[in-house]
Amino acid sequence: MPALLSTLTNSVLNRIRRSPLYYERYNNTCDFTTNRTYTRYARECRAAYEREHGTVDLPESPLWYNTSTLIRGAFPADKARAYSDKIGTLIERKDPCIIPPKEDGLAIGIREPLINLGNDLLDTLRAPDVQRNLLAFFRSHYRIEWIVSYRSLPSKNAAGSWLWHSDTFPPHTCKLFLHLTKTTAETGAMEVMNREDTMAYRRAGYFGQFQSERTADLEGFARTHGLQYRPHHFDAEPGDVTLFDMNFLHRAVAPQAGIRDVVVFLFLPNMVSWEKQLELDGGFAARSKRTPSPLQKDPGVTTIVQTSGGASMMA
Ligand SMILES: O=C(O)CCC(=O)C(=O)O
Ligand SMILES: [Fe+2]
Repeated sequence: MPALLSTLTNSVLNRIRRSPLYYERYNNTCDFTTNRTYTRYARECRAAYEREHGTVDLPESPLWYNTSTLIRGAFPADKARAYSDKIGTLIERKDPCIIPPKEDGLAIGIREPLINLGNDLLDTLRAPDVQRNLLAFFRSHYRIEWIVSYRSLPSKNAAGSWLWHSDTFPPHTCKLFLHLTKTTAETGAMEVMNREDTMAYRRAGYFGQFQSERTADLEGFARTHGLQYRPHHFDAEPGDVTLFDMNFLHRAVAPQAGIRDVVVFLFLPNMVSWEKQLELDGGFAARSKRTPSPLQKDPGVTTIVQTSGGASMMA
């Protein structure tokens, strides 16, 4: 396609993706092919699950309509605390699995959490409440696409995920945070906007998709545009879980004091259970090496990408 025509086509497509009919339907501004492919794949996974197990007899998932839900005590609190201590030890001894903070000083990463912390982190997904919530969301099997872990640090800076944003992931995907430390507004709980406010910000022109268009001062934007500013966070204990749809507006918050440790799982719909998928992928260790981003164009392909480290920890 000639350059001018291609520029024009792109600008029309970008405008469509940022129109209310589009983002209210998909809750993102991804391209249409990605949204259609993921929607179709999620439908196929549901149909396959129903053939095996009958219709899922669960209430609608809160994540279909809103940003996040808290599940208490998904993982034993003492084990969660022990993992946080282990992260501290790994940092102290400058273990090779540690990804040092960038200049902004916002977070320290831990490579391959299943290997460097422990495989029993997967027990989180065996907690009945977690299983129920994930099944209510997907209404099909689901798989772990990747797992990352990081420690948020006190810092005056804000960058990347510490600015208000939408991950702009395909539909029918969600994240799970396993909290290893007590998390409050003071110790760096993530802030989220509900559906109504996310859509209101988008209508007023705030998408927080690209780094260049993200702000820390969404309150200022709200004031200018006559919108409500009412971020929400959950107070969580070690072992609690937050499930969330990362396409709604949210931001990480640096602790005022102390630290916040999390293990983050990203889920996609799947044709077989996450455990079966791990087996097919050659064991937990291999699976934990999947790179966090970008998400593949075709979710039906589950080939492992063997990369580790360096990749961005979150979106
Ligand atoms: O660390 C946090 O609280 C939020 C990180 C984030 O933006 C994400 O996981 O999508
Ligand atoms: Fe995010």
